[in-house]
Amino acid sequence: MFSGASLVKTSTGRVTNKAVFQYAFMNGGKTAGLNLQRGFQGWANVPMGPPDPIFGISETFKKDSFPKKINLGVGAYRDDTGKPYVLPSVRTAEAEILKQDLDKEYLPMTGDNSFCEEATRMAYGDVYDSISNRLVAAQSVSGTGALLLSSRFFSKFYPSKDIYISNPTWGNHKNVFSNAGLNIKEYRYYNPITKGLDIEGMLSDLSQAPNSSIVLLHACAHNPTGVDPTHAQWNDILRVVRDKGHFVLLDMAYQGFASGDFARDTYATQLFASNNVPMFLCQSFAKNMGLYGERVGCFSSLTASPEEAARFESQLKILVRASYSNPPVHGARIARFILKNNDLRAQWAGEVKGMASRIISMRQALRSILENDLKSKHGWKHITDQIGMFCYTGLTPEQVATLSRDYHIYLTKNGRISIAGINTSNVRYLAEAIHTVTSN
Ligand code: KET
Repeated sequence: MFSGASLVKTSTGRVTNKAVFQYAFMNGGKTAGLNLQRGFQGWANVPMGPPDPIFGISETFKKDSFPKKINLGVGAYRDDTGKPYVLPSVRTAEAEILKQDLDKEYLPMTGDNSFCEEATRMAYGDVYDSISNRLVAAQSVSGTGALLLSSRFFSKFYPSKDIYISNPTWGNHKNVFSNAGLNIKEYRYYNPITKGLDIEGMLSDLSQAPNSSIVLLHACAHNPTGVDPTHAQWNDILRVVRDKGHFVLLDMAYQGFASGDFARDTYATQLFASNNVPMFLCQSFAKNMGLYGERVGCFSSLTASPEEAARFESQLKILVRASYSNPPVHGARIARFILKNNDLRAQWAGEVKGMASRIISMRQALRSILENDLKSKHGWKHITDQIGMFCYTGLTPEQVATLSRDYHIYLTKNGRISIAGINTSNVRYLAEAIHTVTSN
């Protein structure tokens, strides 16, 4: 009960047991806070924060004991039995790495260079060889860590502090960039009437943004809408970005999930890089390798020359050193092993295709039950038109609340569902629930 006694200090800094009893006395005998310095008021003004809109759902879901509950909140792949999926290629890589009896030394500040080289080669595709001598890359703490490095670099060195994000976008974008002191601005992206891209609105907003603004684009499989620009539309976006001298920040958290093919998902990265648009790229291996908790990602910056690259890298190291010193070793080893081993890499590509295909078949099943079996009077074509892990259903916040309260089906308030959480055993229950809440 008095385990905090030795930590309690008097106002002169001496540690005494007496102070514990004084503090308890002052608190009306309550023992809470016993191990805080007497009179400490530091956190009195810290307000209770809201739960995270995505991870908060997983917490609520875990507490629900209803057997048919479904978590469609977080974008994390599940197999057809609803279980998290460790890719067989990852299991093999881990077993091989274990045999190598490697040490646990610190990585360099920019991480595992060989991993970064393979990761960026995969993202920049055919353009890679022509830019590699002016590309700076650092292993990051997954995709969010890459975004964090971007945000810190912008706030320290980039002249404009305005960052344009799509409306809507992944909720955490706002948090990451406003934490770094950037001004969040939005460009139009999704048209709820057509359930498609509002390309005119997007181009017009980007044209009206001040020159040299930062523009955050999702490289593929846009979250939450599942709506990507066509190649022709990407070309239009490029034209505006170049005319305005904007800086492009590409968030690539889903390479392979848009088309089921890594190379085909690199259109945007290749387009901007081959046109020498100043850009950052934030890659994540959380989804496509299923390495969520290993936190494997890569931050890269396309600079103007090898000399500029060297200066950029020196500052990146300083930033990393002051933030977390150097990144963790294990996940990057797994990713590197797969990327550098031709057989395993081919196997991995097949596994990603398998995940993408299962998601597509769940889209089809959900739509078909709603339209054909339940004869819903609403149109559900967008379920199969949209791509990637998510479907932006168009369900209202009230309908979302009813789904969780009455059916134990959890999704984000904006009506996004993670298709990866649907399987052959729960798709009908889900469709029936959606049908009921949209029929009134
Ligand atoms: N960018 C986007 C667009 C994104 O959807 C995520 C994750 C990330 C970056 C970061 O992923 P990381 O695990 O840091 O590599 N999105 C899912 C999980 C989350 O919210 O963190 C999600 O939207 O459910």
